[in-house]
Amino acid sequence: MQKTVVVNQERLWSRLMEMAKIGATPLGGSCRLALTEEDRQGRDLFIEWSKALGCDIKIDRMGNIFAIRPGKDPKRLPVSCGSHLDTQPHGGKFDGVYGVLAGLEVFATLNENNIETASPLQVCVWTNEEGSRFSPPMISSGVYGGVYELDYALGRVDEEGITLGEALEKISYKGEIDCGSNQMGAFIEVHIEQGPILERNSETIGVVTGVQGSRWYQVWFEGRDAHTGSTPMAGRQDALLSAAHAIAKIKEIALDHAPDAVATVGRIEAYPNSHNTIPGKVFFTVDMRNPEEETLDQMEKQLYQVIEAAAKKESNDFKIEVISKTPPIKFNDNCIEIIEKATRKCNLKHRRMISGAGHDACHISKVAPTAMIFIPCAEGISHNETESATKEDLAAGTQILLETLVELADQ
Ligand code: HGY
Ligand code: MN
Ligand code: MN
Ligand code: MN
Repeated sequence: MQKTVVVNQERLWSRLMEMAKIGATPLGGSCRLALTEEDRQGRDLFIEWSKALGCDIKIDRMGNIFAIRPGKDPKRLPVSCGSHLDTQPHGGKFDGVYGVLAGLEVFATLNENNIETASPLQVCVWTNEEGSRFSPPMISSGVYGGVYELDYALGRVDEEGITLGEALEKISYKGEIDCGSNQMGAFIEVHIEQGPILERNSETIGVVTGVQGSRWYQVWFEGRDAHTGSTPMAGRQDALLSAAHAIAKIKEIALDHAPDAVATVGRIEAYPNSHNTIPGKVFFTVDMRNPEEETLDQMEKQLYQVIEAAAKKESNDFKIEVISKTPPIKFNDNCIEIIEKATRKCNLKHRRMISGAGHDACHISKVAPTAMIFIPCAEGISHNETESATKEDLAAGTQILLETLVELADQ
């Protein structure tokens, strides 16, 4: 591509704000849980915009959407970008959505400059990246990347006992294409950093070289329901007390492996959840992450010791279920170098970094050359309604995406 074409910052911003109206929340965020009515509306809007840009649409058995911009040589594998449209319950306007709509902005800019690439280009929308409604996260890019079996994924259930497959049917997004059969030449995901590094260092672009490993567990303590008034403290089997012992220690596991380790208990439920019954059963989730697999193994060992000790202390039983183990990911050197070259060409302050958050790019990297581009977000805050990014940074990341996709598509 000779002449420099520039993405349209206002058009990108207005699409982001249009999409944010779907599932808008009181503090300015978005709630479009995977495969809900709001997710369907977001998907429909994406397809409407894609078709208006001249794309063909494909949908696979996990509801992953592929908007394909034809290239000169239809035999070449499409060079791809994209991310996810589903959000956290109190999500922001940019997590995931930005990567999807930046792809459409690249297409709109290439269209208006009559630029046709050798390879086709495509924007991918991956189903249920957040893992908030159906665990594990990134499950559909995981099926596409051969990490999870289709039947396992379709069988995952939400809190109401609805399966992912049923939810897909309900919003009419269960496609016919076998996951992974439509191969791609490369995958570049642009995303807000969701952490403080770029903003703290006044840098515009993160050239993302990999993603730290992450592990998700579900833990149950089983004691015995009893009356809060007439049951002496000695001899109780209070499941919530075991959880209290454990949760403080789970944070200490991360501190043992500072500064890179993180550990979070995000969900906790006590049963029967009544003011005057000692909880006989407690369920909670554990999310542990670290750039090193060996450290994650060590953290896991400590977690099992903490859970067992907390159960024993209150004479309770316990159960631990491993929901997902995503190893640390290293992205493709050629993609990384092309992103870095584009960043230099656009004269943007940048750094190489790994991602703290998980992304669909983790699983796609198993079947296609993959890398990511980060831009800063305010105070590094994400998975929060107040998540925000500037028009200038959003456009800068999209410009790097355009340069990278075109170079990969013309290689
Ligand atoms: O968990 C994650 O890092 C991602 O937001 N699903
Ligand atoms: Mn995301
Ligand atoms: Mn997220
Ligand atoms: Mn993510």
